[in-house]
Amino acid sequence: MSKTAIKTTCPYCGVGCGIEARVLDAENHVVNIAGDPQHPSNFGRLCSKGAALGDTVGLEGRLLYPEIDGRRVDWPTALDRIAAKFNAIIAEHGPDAVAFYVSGQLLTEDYYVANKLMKGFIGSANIDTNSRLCMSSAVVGYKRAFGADAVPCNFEDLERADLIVLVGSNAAWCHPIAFQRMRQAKIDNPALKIVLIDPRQTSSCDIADRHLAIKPGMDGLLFNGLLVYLADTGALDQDYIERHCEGFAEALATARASAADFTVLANRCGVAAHDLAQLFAWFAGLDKVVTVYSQGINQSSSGSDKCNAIINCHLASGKIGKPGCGPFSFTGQPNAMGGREVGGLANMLAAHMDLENPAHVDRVARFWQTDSVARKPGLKAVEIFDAIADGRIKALWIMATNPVVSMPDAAKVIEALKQCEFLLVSDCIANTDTVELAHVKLPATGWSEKDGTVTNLERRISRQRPLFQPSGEAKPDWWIVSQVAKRMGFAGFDYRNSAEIFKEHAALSGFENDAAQGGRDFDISGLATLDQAQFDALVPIQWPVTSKTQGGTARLFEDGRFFTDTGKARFIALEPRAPMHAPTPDYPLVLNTGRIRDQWHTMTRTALSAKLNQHKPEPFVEIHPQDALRWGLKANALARIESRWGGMLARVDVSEAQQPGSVFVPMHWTAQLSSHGRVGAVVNPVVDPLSGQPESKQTPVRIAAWAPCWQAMVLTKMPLDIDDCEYHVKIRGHGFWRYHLADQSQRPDLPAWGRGIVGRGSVKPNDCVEYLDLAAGDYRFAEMRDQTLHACMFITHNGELPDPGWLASLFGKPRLTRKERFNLLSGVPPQGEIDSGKTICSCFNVGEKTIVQAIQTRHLNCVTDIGNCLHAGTGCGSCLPELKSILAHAKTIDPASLPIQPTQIPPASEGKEEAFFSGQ
Ligand SMILES: Nc1nc2c(c(=O)[nH]1)N[C@H]1C(S)=C(S)[C@@H](COP(=O)(O)OP(=O)(O)OC[C@H]3O[C@@H](n4cnc5c(=O)[nH]c(N)nc54)[C@H](O)[C@@H]3O)O[C@H]1N2
Ligand SMILES: Nc1nc2c(c(=O)[nH]1)N[C@H]1C(S)=C(S)[C@@H](COP(=O)(O)OP(=O)(O)OC[C@H]3O[C@@H](n4cnc5c(=O)[nH]c(N)nc54)[C@H](O)[C@@H]3O)O[C@H]1N2
Ligand code: SF4
Ligand SMILES: [Mo]
Repeated sequence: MSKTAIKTTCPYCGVGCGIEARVLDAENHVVNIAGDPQHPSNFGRLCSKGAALGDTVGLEGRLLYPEIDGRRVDWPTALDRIAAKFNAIIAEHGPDAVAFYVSGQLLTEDYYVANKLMKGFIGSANIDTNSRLCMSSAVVGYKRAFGADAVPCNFEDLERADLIVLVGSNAAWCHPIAFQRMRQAKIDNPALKIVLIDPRQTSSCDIADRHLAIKPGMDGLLFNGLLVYLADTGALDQDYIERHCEGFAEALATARASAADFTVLANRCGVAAHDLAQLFAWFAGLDKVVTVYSQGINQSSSGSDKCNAIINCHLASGKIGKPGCGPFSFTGQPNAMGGREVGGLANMLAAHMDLENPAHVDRVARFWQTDSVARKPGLKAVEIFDAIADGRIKALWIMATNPVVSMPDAAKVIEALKQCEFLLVSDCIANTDTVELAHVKLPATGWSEKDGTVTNLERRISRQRPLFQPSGEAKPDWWIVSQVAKRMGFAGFDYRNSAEIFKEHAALSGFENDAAQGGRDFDISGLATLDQAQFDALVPIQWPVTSKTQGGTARLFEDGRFFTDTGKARFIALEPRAPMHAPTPDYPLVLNTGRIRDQWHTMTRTALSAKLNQHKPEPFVEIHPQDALRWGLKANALARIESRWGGMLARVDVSEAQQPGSVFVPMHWTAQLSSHGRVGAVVNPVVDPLSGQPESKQTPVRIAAWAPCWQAMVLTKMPLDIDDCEYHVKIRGHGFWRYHLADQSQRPDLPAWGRGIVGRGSVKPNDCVEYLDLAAGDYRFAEMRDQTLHACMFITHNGELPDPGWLASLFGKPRLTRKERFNLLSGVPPQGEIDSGKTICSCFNVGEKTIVQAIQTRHLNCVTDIGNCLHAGTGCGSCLPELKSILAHAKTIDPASLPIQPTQIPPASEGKEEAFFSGQ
């Protein structure tokens, strides 16, 4: 182990946890990952995704060389081609004929340079980012209220609050370490109240005193109702409103027009009146309240208004700018905030300046020494793809985002990209749904190779530091952009490293930024003189960082001064709007989409870790039992979900956690891993008129059983090549791949086909075991090599498939026993061996059945007992909510019904079926 740990930052969520990485083998990219005990975001903790980062830094799947039209080229050839093509298109059609679509996963330095090239030198503002799909509504909310995109709060505020309202946030899975801090805060202070507002019951309910299962999209109305309640119960902070705010009377009048009557309000929100009354009473009566909001608020056609409805309540009660208070947008991506700082959205200029403000344009032009700064906003994400489709945009450069998967109406995005004259994609991964369409592919360095900064959701700037040399010919994104800029003929891109870019960015933030005259919120001029060594040593710090606030700033607006012209915060008068598309008789259900615990977005990195693919291995649709019954859906069967825009297939998960009328599908699956798991194809391309953020949480859909003629499961050491099967999903296991296959059409040669794709036609008879039941339509097959399991396949028409748990464990065994070989095709462990079941704890790889058995046989009574006995739940803690629900459930299970009871299991040879050995 190397002597010193390298301190860096997790590349996943906006919590921005500090990591200590110890490189064990630089050549083979082996690294030990641990939480950084000193980092103020996580104090040493990591969630399942962060902890598994070591599994994702290998060379597997990496894009290693530049390619043009599928052929490897060297960098100068690729860069010359790009510069020439961009210049030609701009010369013929003008600067607005090109666009960049970038990402909150770029480092600040990458982002700064991309924005500078497009807005400062190409002279168009057609640079937008995936943050448009993520927090552009939150930006509009803050800017309207505070005159600046400034997140007032920090993590400590969560710990100091009397009430935390989590609205449209599943922090337990999406910001796990922030959630752990809330959990600990509640343990330390049992008086802390937590209320969750979410149409579904999520793992975040675990720490909540109340869960308000709101009707989808009704949050604006709810917060208008809260404003009215504050006014009617004497809970306004009149002094604060008068001294520090404007527009209150109009906002209250408009709120009253929509939400005057409490009972009507509760009904329209679909929540129990006593729960709503309790939330309102707590909000009004408790001193310190933080409202945490995320995609359940932002991803809405009225997301901006919902953000302001929340902020209105905090302003009206003076619950802002004080410890334990504030409207806290939980940013998703590791550097969505950094992107906002450099002006990465199409309607912003750099350093929190505005494109439509001539003084700002002039200032940036002088700083960058250019006279081409764009003067009007560019196209937003959804508009960019529309403009490609209708030919206005001819060339697109996509960096660090996978729009074919993450954009709404994804089929249209594919069509647009296919007809784009020049599509350039920079990514670390060779095969993604988007990279596959590119004319030019550029290999970018990824986390563990990159060097620069990110800003977390509480304005904290942290360093990402390299652990390894770049793989293959991969280059940092800032380098690639600078090289193209220089070749296009622009000056001002002679950067040698990210430190130089950071300094320029810091200098711009302080350029003509006079705090005494109101100034701009984003100011890190205190960091503008860092030399390389100081940049390398930079410790996490919250902006603003100026000569006066050298140690950073924990909380904003403590003096009640805002960044509006008058210095006062603005109330916004809001008329709540329902989601744009209401359910209809044809499309009667509301499709809600979002995240699962162990996957990150389009899985390009988390799918590399076997550990992270066991918890929820397959695309699924969660549906309430009543709805399942109504639409004829069985648990674990397949269903087709269809909207006016497109369809997909998913495994049915029947759950009371859903409310009737809604279904939930995760956003993660792509064509790389599933045949029909891309939910973006189904999502409506409706956007918020102010922010341009898509309404990814509410699309009217219908659902129906998708009954296959046959289904199969394969576990194999070698990946399969499958192109002639309607439904397939590929899942990484420890040392093997697992596939689920299904098809609606009959295949007369099914056993031969199965053997063909699994064994690739070269199975030696002595190496295989087979089972065929012609009458039942069951076929099972396993191939051994040197007494180890190489592959096994289970095909059934109408029957059951075995659980994969025990079979998966066989791949770790150097030699199968005779008993194991004997039981193999039943999928059931021999007596004495345990099938651990579905993975619950990813950190320690503990399965559901193991946990149930331990609870019953060792009489475990709480999650601490489980932790002591099995370690489950003692790593990142993300599975604690599930452990609790297993505890509650396990006590009621009759032990005899557990599949791990060996007496229940007939040996494979005792079946009535006629089995025979195939000698071919
Ligand atoms: N594991 C994991 N963590 C992640 C990510 C990931 O991909 N995987 N991505 C990161 C990113 S970029 C982001 S933006 C964040 C997102 O973090 P979150 O916003 O917490 O995650 P989501 O699952 O998108 O949505 C949150 C919740 O909104 C609820 N919701 C849907 N409709 C409504 C509604 O009308 N009202 C209310 N009140 N709630 C509603 C959904 O049911 C869901 O539980 O997560 C970050 N963290
Ligand atoms: N239906 C639905 N759709 C959604 C959402 C939802 O809740 N529901 N959420 C939306 C939200 S909030 C978000 S943030 C988006 C996220 O969606 P995307 O941004 O499309 O998802 P990622 O998988 O994070 O894509 C990042 C890509 O960049 C690559 N990459 C990683 N690091 C680097 C790097 O340093 N440089 C370069 N050049 N490439 C890199 C990765 O391999 C990957 O291909 O999805 C949005 N789409
Ligand atoms: S909470 Fe998890 S994903 Fe988010 S930054 Fe921390 S370790 Fe990474
Ligand atoms: Mo996001």
